[in-house]
Amino acid sequence: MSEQSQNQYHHLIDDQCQLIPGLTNFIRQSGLGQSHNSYNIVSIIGSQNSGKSTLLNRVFGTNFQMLSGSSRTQTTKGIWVSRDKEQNILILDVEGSNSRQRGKAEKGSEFYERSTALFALAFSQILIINCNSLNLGHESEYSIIKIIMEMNIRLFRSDQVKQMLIIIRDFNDEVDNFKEVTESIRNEIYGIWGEIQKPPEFANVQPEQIFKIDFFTSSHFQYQRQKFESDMVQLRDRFINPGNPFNLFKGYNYNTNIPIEALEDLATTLWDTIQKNEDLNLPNQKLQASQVRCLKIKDQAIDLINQDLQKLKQDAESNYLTNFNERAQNIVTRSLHHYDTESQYYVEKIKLEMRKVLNDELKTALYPIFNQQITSLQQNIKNELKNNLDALDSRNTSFIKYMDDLSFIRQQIKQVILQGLHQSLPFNEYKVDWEITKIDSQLSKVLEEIINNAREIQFVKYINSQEKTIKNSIDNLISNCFDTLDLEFWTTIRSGFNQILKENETRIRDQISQFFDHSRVDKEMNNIIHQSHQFLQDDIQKKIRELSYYLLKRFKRTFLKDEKGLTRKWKELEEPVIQQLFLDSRKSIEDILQEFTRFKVSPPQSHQFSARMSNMFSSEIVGRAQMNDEVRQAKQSLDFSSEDFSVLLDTSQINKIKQQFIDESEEEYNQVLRQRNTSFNTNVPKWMWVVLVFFMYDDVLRWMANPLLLYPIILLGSFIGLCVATGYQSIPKVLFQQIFGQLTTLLGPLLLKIK
Ligand SMILES: Nc1nc2c(ncn2[C@@H]2O[C@H](COP(=O)(O)OP(=O)(O)OP(=O)(O)O)[C@@H](O)[C@H]2O)c(=O)[nH]1
Ligand SMILES: [Mg+2]
Repeated sequence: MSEQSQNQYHHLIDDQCQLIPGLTNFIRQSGLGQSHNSYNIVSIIGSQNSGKSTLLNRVFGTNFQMLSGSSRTQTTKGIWVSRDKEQNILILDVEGSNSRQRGKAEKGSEFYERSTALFALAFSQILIINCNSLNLGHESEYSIIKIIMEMNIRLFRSDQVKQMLIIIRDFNDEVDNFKEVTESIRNEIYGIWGEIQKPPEFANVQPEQIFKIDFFTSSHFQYQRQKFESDMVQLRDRFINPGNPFNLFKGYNYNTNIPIEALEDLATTLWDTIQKNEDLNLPNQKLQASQVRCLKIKDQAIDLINQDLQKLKQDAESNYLTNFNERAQNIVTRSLHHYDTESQYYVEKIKLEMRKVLNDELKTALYPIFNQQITSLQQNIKNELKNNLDALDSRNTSFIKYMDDLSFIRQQIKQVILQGLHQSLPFNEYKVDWEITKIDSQLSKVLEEIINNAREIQFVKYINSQEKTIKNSIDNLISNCFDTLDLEFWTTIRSGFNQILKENETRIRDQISQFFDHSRVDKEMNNIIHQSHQFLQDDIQKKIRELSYYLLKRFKRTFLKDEKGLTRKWKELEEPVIQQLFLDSRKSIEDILQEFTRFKVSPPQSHQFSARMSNMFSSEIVGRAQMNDEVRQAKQSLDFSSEDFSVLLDTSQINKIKQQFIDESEEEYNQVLRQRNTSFNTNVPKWMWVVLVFFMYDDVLRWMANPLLLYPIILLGSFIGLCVATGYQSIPKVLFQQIFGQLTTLLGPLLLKIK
């Protein structure tokens, strides 16, 4: 067969029962690639050397190898495929039966004949059975028909009626009657149909329901050559001319054809099935071939976009892609478009099933890239949030403004999330599989966490600054109370403290209620109130450590000053009066001291505490004078009997402070007495000193004459002079005060007695 051109033929099945790949290639090269499902297949079977190849070449313009010369050897081996010179007809030339080369005894000869005949029947639309008029009635001529009939039952249960064209060669119409001959063949065939074993559902089926049998006779090849040639032209016309009343393809439903691209797959599955000697079900085989083809088209559709997919992956790995959806859409659309175009002639069901598989595969291939895109989106959101928050922090705005800006940022980022999801979702139908809702809530969660964190930080800052304000007010209040230190001490503290709480609570509550819910506001307000109490308690505790100082200060104010706040003139007061003043002042201070046994501001109970306190003391704020006894009693019972109030100073501490105060106050008292008595010495009139100097001056002169007196006087004078010159004039002053002070103490009582 070496002389046969590669392009004109394809050796489909070799003589070793092997199917040779390349049918698709042959179909393309022979120009049938685009014929989809509008094509026909014609096969020929018959005895060896019966002129099969010669007939095909004459009718279809093919160039199958024919026997030349007088050597009666087999020329066609296996199955060869060619195409009609003009029409979309594939022609199969099948190795002749009763092969002398294979020999009767050869194992597998019958199997091979049956297989190729069966394949030709299954694969083609019209099966030509080639007979010689001389051999008609020979058993061997009908054996192949019998095989075909038997196998056909298994093959074409639900396919079209199978068309067979019986060609009687070397027919001499002068000798034989066409009608009689064809009738006898038909009877022969029906006889065979009656003989073969059939499944029950075929029991009453007539052969013409399954086979459409046509006849054609050709004149003698050698003796009526011209007539033979014109017979061949007539036969061709029956194949190619749709207007010919005997057109063999008339009424053929081309939809039952599988697209020509799938023919090789069909041939492969058919041949496999025949080789395995399994039941053939042609419609199923066709479906299977469609399936195989659609699968291949689907793979092509994936390959087509693979490069773009890789590029998208690379890009998504390095950046967030604002056009991810469009690019993904493009990839999917392109792939599906390719699939749709290529698969349009295949069985609808299979086509759609495979389209779904393709769609799923595309979705699956895009998913990891989508995930990458979402990771980038999340990173973007975090970055954007960070930048926004940093900018907000650097603006150093008020709490309210900060919170407003923060919710603005939150809204903005929410938009970014929405937009990001939109940009990352190529098709709405991916929404569920790609868990968009879940991703949305995850991203929102990230956003909320960051925003909440910023809110909390700002809130803590705000609360801290507010607590500082409260603390300053409390510090001032306590300082003032300790400076004045009277029996109204606790009342003043309570009302002052309550006032501070009330003012601050209203303001803070107003501000934070805009951004936090009720329970949170209440909780924070409770904390603030609690904290304020702590400040109050701490302040008082701190001041208590210097209580002696404040008590003495307070004592001095009552004892040393009169009601108008002027320093008392002791010389004008009698000693018993001074003593009484001293005792009264001391008593009042001791009373005040008793107030410090307990801390007398109720601790906060709940968030209503402040309100309760403000109610309780509202009358106080209006005016203490108006407070009636009932309220006072209630207040006192609350203040003094409550177990909640912590001990400020215990008895021993009180006693210690009291003792210290007594000592210090007595010192003050003595000082006052001394001052009063010192006024006795200073009462000497100035002129008395002049008189004294007058009578003394001669004595002074005398002392100065005496060196023992002069030198000490000079030394003393120089010392005083030096001190004055160096600015330490206070040194001699203090020195003299000390000396004279001691003398007065010693001589004072003596002088009093004398007086
Ligand atoms: N008597 C007769 N001989 C023919 C006819 N057609 C062809 N031949 C001759 O028969 C011989 C075999 O022809 P082929 O066409 O090769 O026959 P074949 O059936 O293809 O042979 P194999 O492929 O070997 O089975 C050749 O010598 C042809 O010239 C015909 O109609 N009648
Ligand atoms: Mg041949």
